Amino acid sequence: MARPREKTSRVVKLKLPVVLALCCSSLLCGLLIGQRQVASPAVGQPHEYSGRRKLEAVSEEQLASLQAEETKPEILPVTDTGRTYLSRFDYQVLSFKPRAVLFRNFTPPEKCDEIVKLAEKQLAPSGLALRKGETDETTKDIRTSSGTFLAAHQDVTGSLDWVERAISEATMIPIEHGEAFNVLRYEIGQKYNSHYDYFATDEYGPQDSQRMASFLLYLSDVEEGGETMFPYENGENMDGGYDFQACIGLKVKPRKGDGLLFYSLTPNGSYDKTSLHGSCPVVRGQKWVATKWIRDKPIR
Ligand SMILES: O=C(O)CCC(=O)C(=O)O
Repeated sequence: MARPREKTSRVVKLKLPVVLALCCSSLLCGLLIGQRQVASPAVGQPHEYSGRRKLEAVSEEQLASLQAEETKPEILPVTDTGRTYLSRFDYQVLSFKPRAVLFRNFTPPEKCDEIVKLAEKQLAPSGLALRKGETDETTKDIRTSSGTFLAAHQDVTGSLDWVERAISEATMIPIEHGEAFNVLRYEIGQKYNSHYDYFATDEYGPQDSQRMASFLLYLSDVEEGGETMFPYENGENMDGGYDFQACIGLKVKPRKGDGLLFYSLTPNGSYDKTSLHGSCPVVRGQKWVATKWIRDKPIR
């Protein structure tokens, strides 16, 4: 009968350290879990604990200025030709053959309207650079839009100047390489057959400089048609059978304020044959676009 009593006291002796050990370990676990929650919130979850502490500790204004400070990007020191601000361009690479990039919302709509207002006062039938043997008569159906040339300084509203600077920043090509803007209006049925912007010397004779890139700023939406087309995009349709009026290949729908940049020369300076492009006929509405041709050398 003594055994049970002995057994009970051993159980009591054994239990006390076990209970103590259990208490300590659960305390430790609790601390560790708490620390983990503060140190590493799950991916995508807000850092609630520190956020709440911050809110308790600072006023609304202080919090706003703290947050602005946190999101303010670092501006690096610049040289004379650099910029002391960050520019932001939303762009989509449309193609590498040719190199074509679309800049969304490149220019505010009010500036587009100012440019149209200025250009429409002095429109004339669009011209063409003629190749050996060509005349105005033989080429009259190639480009049927109206247009005018405008230099930035001719626009007292400053819109063209603003666009010219933005193009220079987006392309990293100095303003001095740019020709005056060629502002074009296409009415229903008007178009520009596919062509190259570079001047091939075997067709046009020796050139002092070459058009290396073109920047098209769409000044209006077009209800239907009027796309800028690249029929040879990615080397398609280059077997010699292409009809230069056919509206095929990569097509870019004009959208007021968007900019389209494409290169006519490859990085080694040779002609990019895939840069053939034109304007599909407008089917409904009107198309306004300002073209800036960019040369491989300063021209002013
Ligand atoms: O109007 C367009 O979309 C194309 C204009 C063009 O090809 C040009 O100005 O060289």
